[in-house]
Amino acid sequence: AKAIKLTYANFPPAPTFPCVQMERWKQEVEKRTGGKVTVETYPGGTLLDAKDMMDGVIAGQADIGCLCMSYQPGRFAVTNATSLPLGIPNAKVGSQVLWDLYNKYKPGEFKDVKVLTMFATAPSNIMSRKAIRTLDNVKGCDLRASGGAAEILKAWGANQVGMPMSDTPEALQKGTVQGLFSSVEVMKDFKFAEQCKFVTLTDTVIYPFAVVMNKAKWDSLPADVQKVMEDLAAEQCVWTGEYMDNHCAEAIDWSKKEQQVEVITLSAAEKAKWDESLAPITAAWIAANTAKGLPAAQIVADIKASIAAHAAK
Ligand code: 3IO
Repeated sequence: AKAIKLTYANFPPAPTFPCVQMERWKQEVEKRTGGKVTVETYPGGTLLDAKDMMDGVIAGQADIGCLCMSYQPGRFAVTNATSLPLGIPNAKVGSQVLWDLYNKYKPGEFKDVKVLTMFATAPSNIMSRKAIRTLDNVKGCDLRASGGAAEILKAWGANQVGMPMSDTPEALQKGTVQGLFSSVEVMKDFKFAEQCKFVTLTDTVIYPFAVVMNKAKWDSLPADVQKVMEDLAAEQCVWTGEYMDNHCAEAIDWSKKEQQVEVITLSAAEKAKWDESLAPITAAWIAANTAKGLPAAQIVADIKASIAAHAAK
């Protein structure tokens, strides 16, 4: 049989979690196909950039691409509902909730690709140059986020600045932003701890990711290769969630020990204020997306049920 070579594009640098999961997927596919398939990985936006990922894969510039759906909130309305403040406790649960949701709705925005897997980050926390201890401290602070996480920052009164994670190191360096709102493993993987000496634990919303393949390329693969990839999909989702959760814990330890980062826990009374300001977000999302013809209330109910089911395991 002829060797099959696939290109796989990713937007952030090689040491970060989207690329770690990419290397793991490559290894598993090469192993499980007995060397019939070779995957050539392109981290760091060397083949496709964060915002070009979906269209680049559809156009065939890469066979496979890893994208953060938060960077195009309107395009991926259904799957981005996992970034509403509904209480996803960790990346493992979040990843499975996202995968369930995708499989139930199979949204039309994915019709031109084959979805190979999905996964989520751990819930977001604030990483900042200055200490943020109260809701008042957040007001007017220039913080970077995207998608659902950006809506959370706006509700808290931050000056929310939107950009992909891959543009954040330069923005922090230049002082365009004073910090960011995302999962905390980036403190170590991007060395943000060298500049952000404070983490405020809010454990709020996740960022959802998808790995997609060019449709014609998928259709050209032999059935046994397709089966290997389909069998790997849910497993890869859980693997990545677990990797993310473990890596966040490691990054927090490293930040405290090696970088003298202070990790701020909000008091119950303070946290109640932060949570209260998020209360209108989900109702507003349901109203806006019902108007666009989505079964928005059902989507939210499905996410809540799925969180409860996976968190109980
Ligand atoms: C992320 C994106 C690229 C590399 C590491 C990362 N950790 C968390 C995210 C989530 C995200 O896409 C973002 O923009 O915060």
